[in-house]
Amino acid sequence: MNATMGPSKFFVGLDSSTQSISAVVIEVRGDERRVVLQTSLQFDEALPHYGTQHGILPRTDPAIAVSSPIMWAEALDVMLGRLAGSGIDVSRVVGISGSAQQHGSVYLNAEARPRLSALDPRRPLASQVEAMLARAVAPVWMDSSTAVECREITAAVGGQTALSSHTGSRAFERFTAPQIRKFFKHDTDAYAATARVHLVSSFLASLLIGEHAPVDPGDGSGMNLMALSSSQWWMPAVEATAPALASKLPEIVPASTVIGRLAPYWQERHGLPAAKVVVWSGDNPCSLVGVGLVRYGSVAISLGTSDTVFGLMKEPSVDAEGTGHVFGAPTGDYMGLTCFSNGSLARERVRDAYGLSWSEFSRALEATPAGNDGQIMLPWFDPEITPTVTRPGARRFGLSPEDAPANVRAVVEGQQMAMALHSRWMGVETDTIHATGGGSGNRQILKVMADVFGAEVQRFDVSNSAAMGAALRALHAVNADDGRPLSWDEVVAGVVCPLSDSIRPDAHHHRMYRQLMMAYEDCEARALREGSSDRSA
Ligand code: XUL
Repeated sequence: MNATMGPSKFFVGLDSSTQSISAVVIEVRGDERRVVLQTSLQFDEALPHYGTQHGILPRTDPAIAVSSPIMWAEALDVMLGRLAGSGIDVSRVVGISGSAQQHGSVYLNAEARPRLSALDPRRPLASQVEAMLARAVAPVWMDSSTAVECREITAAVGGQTALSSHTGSRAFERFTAPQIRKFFKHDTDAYAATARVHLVSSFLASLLIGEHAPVDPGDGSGMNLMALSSSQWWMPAVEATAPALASKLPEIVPASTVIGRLAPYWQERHGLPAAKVVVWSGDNPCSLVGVGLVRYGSVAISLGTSDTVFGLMKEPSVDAEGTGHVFGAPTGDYMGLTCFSNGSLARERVRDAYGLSWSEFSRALEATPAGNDGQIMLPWFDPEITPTVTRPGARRFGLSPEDAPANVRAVVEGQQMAMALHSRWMGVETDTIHATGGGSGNRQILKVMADVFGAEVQRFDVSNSAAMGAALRALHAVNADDGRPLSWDEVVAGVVCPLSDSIRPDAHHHRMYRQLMMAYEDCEARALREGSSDRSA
């Protein structure tokens, strides 16, 4: 080791997503950085006693999607135990931050504050969380049951333009304000017993520091409650949502804020040091940094449970059509984002319907022609966010449900064309796409992406960009806190590395997709007008 470099330091990034929790650890020694640990656990498999399916508690109504905050706490406990037992020298962990699925809310009672500060290291975390909850379950981003509350909030603040121009988004069913309002209306007593409404991110951060944690502007802007211009709560929306909400919301702090240190619970239970904890953020803001988008001009596409298209924005130019969002970015700028709920689960639905493995799914893509001979699928297996579809069911146009390979190509092409169409509002003319998320491991899917967008697609050696981004955010914030600030370029340099196998678009295919996208747009408009569906999938 070079003596002038000093000992290495570790920065931990956690990601509590819809279906799993992951950790990425970056080792920093002088100017050198390397990823020394990447690990994940799936909620359904590792914690089967909660009975979740794809991370969601069993449901009969497709509009309702809730999960268990106790399960997330147990997963955090297991993951930090795994980190402590991983063989890395955890005494060198100096910073830890996290990423979480956006919009979901956790309702804590007045007991939570004293209980958070007195977590007992002899007892599992999960057993101590139950008594903190004013609501047993947490609504998550897949919930689409709050159309009424969206309308009520919109009307109360003076209309859609007022809401979106102040908060960055029109009212969306999954956003936290309509979810809070629904809880207040349907369970008024439990709402009254709620002392703090946390996001998933600030709930988990609270468990780490042993006190109520703040939120950052990236996750705060996914609530329909935060004024983008000031990164403070926008009172007209707060007042339109539920009584006394202002006193129940967390504080909002800049994304590179050290909010505390790992609480004694973690030190005593897992032998971790009193590392600095940096405010958590949403998975999309974290991914922005985790794929190196710290400058304007490129976009990222994350193929996860949700598929998202996002990019850094100079100015918060809010989507006039209302399909997208402007969030705060970890760099202090803004980011545009469009979210599609029919992501990996729709791909899985098609794979399972035809009894295929993932390699057979890829072979079906390889064996079918770009453009699928004009056969089109609108992949709305579950309620869709973009465009708003409340009656789920895939719609097929000229496509036989019997033809397995054509359906495989149709779901992938449908998803990519929808992303290209509905991200136009962001106005980013890009020739490079940073691809991330589980689905980005499939080159055949990325080939369709490159051809539809007419852009080169790059992948990264760490495919969990949300956990990676959280680790990098920890590095950025802890360095600043220690009086040695780094620029964002310096933070990502040498550690967010595009793989050499980028995928280039085929100009001929791209021209064809530009035509096909017009047909896709027509099919979409027709299906939205009719509202009915071919439920054959
Ligand atoms: C973004 C969104 C999803 C979740 C998934 O607006 O709803 O991407 O963050 O984790």
